[in-house]
Amino acid sequence: MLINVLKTSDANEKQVTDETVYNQRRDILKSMGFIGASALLTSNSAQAGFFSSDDKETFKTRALDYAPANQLHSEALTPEEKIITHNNFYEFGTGKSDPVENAQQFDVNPWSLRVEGLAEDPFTLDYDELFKQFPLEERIYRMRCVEAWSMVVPWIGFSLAALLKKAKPLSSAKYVAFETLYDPKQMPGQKSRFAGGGIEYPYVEGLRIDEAMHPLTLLSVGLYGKTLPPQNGAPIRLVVPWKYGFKSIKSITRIRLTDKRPPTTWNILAASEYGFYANVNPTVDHPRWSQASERRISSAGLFSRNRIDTKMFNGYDQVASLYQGMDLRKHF
Ligand SMILES: Nc1nc2c(c(=O)[nH]1)N[C@H]1C(S)=C(S)[C@@H](COP(=O)(O)O)O[C@H]1N2
Ligand SMILES: [Mo]
Repeated sequence: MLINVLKTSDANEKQVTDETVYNQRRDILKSMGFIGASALLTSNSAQAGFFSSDDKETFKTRALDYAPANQLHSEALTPEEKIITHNNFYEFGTGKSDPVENAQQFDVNPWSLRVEGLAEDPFTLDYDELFKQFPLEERIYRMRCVEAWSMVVPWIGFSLAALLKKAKPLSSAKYVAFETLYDPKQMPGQKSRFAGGGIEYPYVEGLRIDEAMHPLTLLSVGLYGKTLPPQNGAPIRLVVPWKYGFKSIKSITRIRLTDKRPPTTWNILAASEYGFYANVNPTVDHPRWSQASERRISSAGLFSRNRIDTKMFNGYDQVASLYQGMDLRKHF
């Protein structure tokens, strides 16, 4: 894993600062009555109590066993409370706070993830197997949304390559197609085109097989030490850190090896704005905005103007060889 390494002391200090701000914020919320007494008794109190001004049931996450990231990241982590409250998950509404507000009753157990298509040994994982089949590790990745905001997230999961190898892909498999759960009863955005931002559900994504097999490509089942909250794509979602966030499809039920390039949701919606590759690229602007810089969501405060330059491949230069000889302006 090629992650920039800083002096241990620097990185620790940044993480401590994040924690401190996070805790101070919690204290304020507590004093304002946003965090209820019962919520404070659970280990997931920040998340469980944050939005429950009424007695609405909230989703419970649980601690995971995993190998902690063994290299410290050079950038401060985005505080957990921001990662789990500022989301894109159109199945639960198109506003940034809609997913956390509308997804708390999302039922992810039982779950079934099917791996199929051009493979010798297709298989299905049930909910418990998502956390047991492959050793879990922590990976700290930058995430850059096409809307020009970004975060630094401590994910927990395993390589997509490990999962695909278990299925023994045939040599005819050139692409991997992914599909999100389709369940309009649970996902209000799937009930109508209007509620779901014009998307035709289920949400679908795809990668070339070499992208899917790249060691950076992660299937995530958790963040900040715990299982994923629903708004972040519980129980299992893709994370492709060198591509715009929309490639990182959430709440996956099906992974299919195929010989044809699969349709992808945002490309279907607006092919001139969202390509199949969607590699982070500061030199190729979105037709309606620049991609040269991004707003880093950090502990610096809700209204901070924390703008930084966007890097090619989101700074993950080790993937450049995947695209050798390709015109990345054409294949954007
Ligand atoms: N099924 C599904 N997956 C999805 C989306 C979505 O709307 N539906 N939004 C995408 C977008 S645009 C981004 S930026 C990331 C956001 O992930 P996060 O909410 O965990 O930060 O999820 C991606 N995966
Ligand atoms: Mo996004």
